[in-house]
Order: sequence, then C-alpha cells, then structure tokens
Amino acid sequence: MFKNFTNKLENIFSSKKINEESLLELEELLLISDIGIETVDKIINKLKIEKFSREFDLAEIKSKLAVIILDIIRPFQEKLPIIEADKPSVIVCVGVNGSGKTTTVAKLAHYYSQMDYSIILGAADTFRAAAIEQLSLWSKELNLDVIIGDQNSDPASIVFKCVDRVLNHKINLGIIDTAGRLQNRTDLMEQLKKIDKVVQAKSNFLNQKTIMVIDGTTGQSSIKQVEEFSKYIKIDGIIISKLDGSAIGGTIVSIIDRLKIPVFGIGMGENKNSLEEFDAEKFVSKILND
Ligand SMILES: Nc1nc2c(ncn2[C@@H]2O[C@H](COP(=O)(O)OP(=O)(O)O)[C@@H](O)[C@H]2O)c(=O)[nH]1
Ligand SMILES: [Mg+2]
Repeated sequence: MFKNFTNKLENIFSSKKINEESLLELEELLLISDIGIETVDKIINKLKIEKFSREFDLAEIKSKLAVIILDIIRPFQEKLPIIEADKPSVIVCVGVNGSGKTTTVAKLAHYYSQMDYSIILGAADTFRAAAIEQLSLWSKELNLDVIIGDQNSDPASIVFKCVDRVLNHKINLGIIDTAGRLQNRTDLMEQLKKIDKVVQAKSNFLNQKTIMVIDGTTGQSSIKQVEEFSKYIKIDGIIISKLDGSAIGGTIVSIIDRLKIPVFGIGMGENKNSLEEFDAEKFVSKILND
C-alpha cells in the first residue's frame, strides 16, 4: 500500500543516523504516504524520544515505527458487526458518491450469508435507476431478496419496508444501501437523518449499525466527510474501500487518529469476496515492508 516504503526508508537512513535531517525526510515520506500532518507530527515526536542503540539499523527504526503506528490504530480495529440469532439486525451503509457503498452492501451480504443468516437487501438509493438496477443484480447473484422502489421514491419508505420485513418475517439481517451524498447538500443530509430515524424508531427490537464507506484512494478529504456526516447521524464505524489498488493506505492511520472511529473492514476488490477484516498488525507490517 505504501509504495516502496522500505526502499525509501532505507535511503533516508543509509547513513544509519537518526538526526534532524533524517527525521525531516521521514516526516516527508510519511506525508506522501498520505498520513495527515497532525498524525505525522505525533509519530515523529514519539520517535524523537525513543532511545536508539549504537548499532542502530533499519530494522530498529522499522520496529519502533511499527509500535508507534500500532498504538494509534490497534484500539480501533473492530470485527464486523456480530449478528445475534434471536435479535434481528439492520446495517445501513452511507457515504459520498462512488465511495463503494453498493459494492460493500453486496460484500457484507455475501459475508453474512456464508454464516447462514437470513438476509434482505434494501435499495434506498432511489435517485438513479441504475443504482436500483445495480443492487438488484447483486441480489440475483447472491440469491437474496431485495426491496426496491420506483426511481425518486422516498428512500425512507424503502428503509421502513425493509425494517418492517426484517421484524415481521424474522429475518436476521437487513442491509440497506443509500444514495451517495455530499455533506454540503443539506437537503440530502436531512434525508439521511430521516432514514436514520426510521431505523432508530425500532431500536428496541433491532441491533442497528450505520457504517460509512470511504474510498481509500481519496486521501485526507475522507476525514472531513466522516466529520460532516457525523453531524447528522451517528456513524458506528467505517469500511475503507479500494485499498487493493494504488491507494496509499496512510489515510487509515490519520483517519483513526483524528476521528477515533472503529474500522469494521477494508475493501480489497470489486467482487463479493473482497471484504476483509481490518487487521492492524497485518496492515502495519504490510506498509513497513512494502
Ligand atoms: N478496486 C476496487 N473497486 C471497488 C471497491 N469497492 C467498490 N469498487 C468500485 O468502485 C465503483 C463504485 O462503487 P459503488 O459500490 O457503485 O459505489 P457507490 O456509489 O458508493 O454505491 C464501482 O466500479 C465498484 O466496482 C474495492 O474495494 N476495490
Ligand atoms: Mg451505490
């Protein structure tokens, strides 16, 4: 994920010294790896108070960096929501346009159907006919029912129907797709609040999670997205999509550091199997050894 991080680290510390100059270069390297400035400062400051041995080498700086980054992210490594056999659950996926919501809904559905839970999908993205079609196609591939409405129908009514079906047909899990929205569109954000209210109204009978899907390739702007969405609804955690490509995974470190929000999973591709649990240790070892 961090392209050639090790090589670059090696270049910086080839003189085998930790000094002002090498730390400045490391700071730069962390910044271009898409870790935000505040988090980079935090990492560098922690590194500065570390004691290094006389025989200082690359492995030592790597292991110290690993510990520092792990301290930041490990507390927020979360499992995907647990489904209780005798209490239904509803998961609502939200986020901006193109972040990977619909695909993530399909991946979640696949993940939970493998555990033999009964599942229904809700196509509450009613803005575009193509969006309804996209989820319908997934439902066919996954062999699951989906609740759809006409284009431009009230998304909250799809959510209502989906929640109703879950409760009245003893379905284990409803997974709801929503339309992408930019946080500056107040009307759409109000609509999201309405969707949320419909689910919250049944909170005595449901386990409910709202997951925000973030495009891992968008870098620091995703922090702002989560902050803004959180002003309208409670986000229980995030799934970061598109980390299979050239995404510079450093965003995860600063998202967690800034938002202190659980990471339920990461998207590693476009197919239904490509949802992975976020494993902080694996993540750090991958970035430091890439
Ligand atoms: N490479 C890759 N592509 C993804 C991933 N998740 C979604 N996509 C693609 O990103 C595009 C937008 O995804 P979609 O689920 O429609 O986003 P939505 O607008 O938020 O519903 C589609 O082409 C997806 O196939 C991922 O984890 N990896
Ligand atoms: Mg969509």
